[in-house]
This record gives sequence, structure tokens and C-alpha cells, in this order.
Amino acid sequence: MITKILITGHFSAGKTQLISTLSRDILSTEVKISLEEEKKKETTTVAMDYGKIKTSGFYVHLFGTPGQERFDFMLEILGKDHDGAVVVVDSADLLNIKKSVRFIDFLRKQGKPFIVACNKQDKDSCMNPREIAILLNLPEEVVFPLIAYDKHSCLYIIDKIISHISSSRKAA
Ligand SMILES: Nc1nc2c(ncn2[C@@H]2O[C@H](COP(=O)(O)OP(=O)(O)O)[C@@H](O)[C@H]2O)c(=O)[nH]1
Ligand SMILES: [Mg+2]
Repeated sequence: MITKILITGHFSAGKTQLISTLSRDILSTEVKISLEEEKKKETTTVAMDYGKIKTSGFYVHLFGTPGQERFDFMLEILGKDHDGAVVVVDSADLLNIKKSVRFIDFLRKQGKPFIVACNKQDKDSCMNPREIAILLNLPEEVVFPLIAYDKHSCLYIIDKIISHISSSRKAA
């Protein structure tokens, strides 16, 4: 069984990091960015990230979107016919968490299963998944911790979205 998973969320949440930690053969469209954004990092995704992994018998295709509103046309394109999505948030950045609401709204409209991955849990200043679930008004069952630098942590997130997809299909 082949599964297509959308990796989305606001700029600098860690979407590209998640895909590149999981997949050795990542296709990425990173370019140098604007002066304002450069305060956060040097490059950004302008079209998409793509990676493929095999886990628990599934081939999983990961499609990462850009995070800024000016690239929303890519979200519309990549957001078509996926099986489920992971919204990555920067748990150490309240504004980033709040900006993830528009991705959640987008996914809700599509009626597809999604989870939230609370990235950068290695940072002292981060909020925990429970706090983030409350802030985003989501059930705790769909909000999970992530350290995108760590492969096991990334695989845990993929396991969670796959089981969420499976249970949504059973319920349908
Ligand atoms: N401390 C910490 N930094 C992270 C983690 N994941 C990503 N980053 C950093 O956060 C920044 C944004 O990551 P990136 O994957 O480019 O974000 P994207 O815009 O969502 O694709 C980069 O500087 C990463 O090195 C993490 O788990 N912990
Ligand atoms: Mg990126």
C-alpha cells in the first residue's frame, strides 16, 4: 500500500528537516531568501520537498510544502489527493504555532486526517504538546512531540499519521 503524506506548516517550523532526516534521497527546492526571513534561516523551500521511505510495510511519499503565504498556490497543488497530513509547528515560537491555524483550516476543509507535530522539543523554551493542543483547540490525541533532528522521533510521527489514516478509513 502506498501512502501520500503532506508535510505542512508555517515557515521555519522544521518541515524540510523532518523530510531530510527521514529520507536520504530528498528532492528539495531551497533558495536564498529575503532579508526579513534571513533572520530565521538562510534558505527556504519555494516549491516543495519530496522524500520516500518504507515503514511498517508501507511506501510513504512525503510532500513538503513551503510555509509562506506567497507560496500558497503550491499548497493548493500539493494538497490535492493526499491521504493525510502532518502540520509541523515550532514549539518554541508562539507566533509560529498561531500561524499554523490556516494550515489546519485548509486541511479541515478538505476533510482529510491530520496530526500536529510539535517540533523543537529539544529547546528549553518550548511548549509541550498538551499546551499546544489547548492553544490550537485540538484534541490531545492528534498532537505529538517531535525533534526533527532525530530519526526515531520522525518515524514516530510517521507511525502516528499512518495509524490515524487507518482508523479514519475504518470509521468511514
Ligand atoms: N532546535 C531544533 N531546531 C530545529 C529542529 N528542526 C529544525 N530545526 C531548525 O529550524 C530551522 C527551520 O527548519 P526547516 O526544516 O528549514 O523549516 P521549514 O521552513 O519548515 O522547512 C532550521 O534552522 C533547522 O535547523 C529541531 O528539532 N530542533
Ligand atoms: Mg522548508
